[in-house]
Amino acid sequence: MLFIRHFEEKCNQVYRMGKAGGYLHVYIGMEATAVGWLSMLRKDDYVITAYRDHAQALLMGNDPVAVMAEIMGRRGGTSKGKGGSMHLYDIPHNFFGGWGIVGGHIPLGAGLAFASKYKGEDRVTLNFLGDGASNAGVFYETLNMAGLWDLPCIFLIENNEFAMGTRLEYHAANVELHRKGYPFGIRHERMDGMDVLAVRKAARRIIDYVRNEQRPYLVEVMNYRFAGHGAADNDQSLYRTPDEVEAAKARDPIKLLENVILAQRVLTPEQIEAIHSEIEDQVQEIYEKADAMPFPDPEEVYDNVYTDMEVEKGH
Ligand SMILES: Cc1ncc(C[n+]2csc(CCOP(=O)(O)OP(=O)(O)O)c2C)c(N)n1
Repeated sequence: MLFIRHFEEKCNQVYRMGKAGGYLHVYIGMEATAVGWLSMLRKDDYVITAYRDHAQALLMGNDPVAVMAEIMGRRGGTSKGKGGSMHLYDIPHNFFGGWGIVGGHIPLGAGLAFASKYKGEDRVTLNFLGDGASNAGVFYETLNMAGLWDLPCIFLIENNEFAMGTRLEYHAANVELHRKGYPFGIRHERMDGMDVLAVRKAARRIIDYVRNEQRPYLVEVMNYRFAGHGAADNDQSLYRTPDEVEAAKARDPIKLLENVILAQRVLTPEQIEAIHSEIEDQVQEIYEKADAMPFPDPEEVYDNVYTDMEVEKGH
C-alpha cells in the first residue's frame, strides 16, 4: 500500500510538471481494496479494471518503471507510451487493463471468465468497476450472462461515493449497489474496503466460493477517494467539503494498518518512518529512469491500431 501511495503521489507531481499527457486518476485512499483482493488471487487468475488502474498494474507484477514510463508517454511504457495512465496492461501477468470508457470493460471481464470456464480451467476473474459504472446498461446484460452461464467472475464495485463530481445518492436509485446481483441470482454483499486485513479475509472466502462453485459473485466494497476524480479535478468544492475529506482520512487504510503494526509492536514509529523514506527514494529513482526514456517514434503512431489483415484490405 505504501509503495502505491508514494508512487501515485509522484504521478500527481509528474502531471503537474506537465510530463504526463491525457488523463490521470489516482487511487489514493482506496489502496486497501486492490491490495487486499489481489493478494488473495492465484498467479493465473485474471484482473481487469477501468482507468483508475495504477495500483492493479503494479500489484499484478508490472515493472514500475514501465508503468511510470507509460504514464509519461515514453517508449518503454507498458503500451509503448501510446496509452498513458488509463491504458496500462500486462498480459503475461494476466492484467487485462486499463479501460477508459465507463462500463466498457465489464463484459470483457465476463469474456475472460467465459474463456477460462470453456477451457476447463479453474481461474477466477476479478472485474473491478466504479459506483458510477454500475449504472451502465451493459453491466446488467453482463450480470445476466454471468448468472445464466455460471461464470467464475467477481464483479467488484468500488463504491468510493462519487462518479466524477456526482455523489452516490444523486446517481443511484438504490444506493445499496450490491443488491444489483439479486435479480440475476448472483450472491452479493457489501463490505469495508479500508481495513486491508478485513478485506483480505473476505476476499479469500469469496474467491474460494467462486473458484469451487464456478458461480459469479457481486461485492460492493466501501472505500473513499481522497484525491480529486482526476489530476485535473481542481475544484472539489462543487461536490464535497474539505471537512468531509478530512473525516474520511481518519480511516486512511495505511494509517489503519500502521496502527495495528504499532499496537502489536512489530515496528516502531521510527522504523515506519524509515520505510516511508526508503520507498520515496525508490519512487524517485523509478521516475528518473522513466524520464530518461525516449518518446515513441512518430512513425509508430498507426502501429497496433488495426490488425495486419485489415491494413492489407485497406480498412
Ligand atoms: C461511456 C462514458 N461516459 C462518460 C465518461 C466520462 N467519465 C469518466 S469517469 C466517469 C465517472 C465514473 O465513476 P465511477 O464509475 O464511480 O468510477 P471512479 O472514477 O469513482 O473510480 C465519467 C462519467 C466515460 N469515460 N465513458
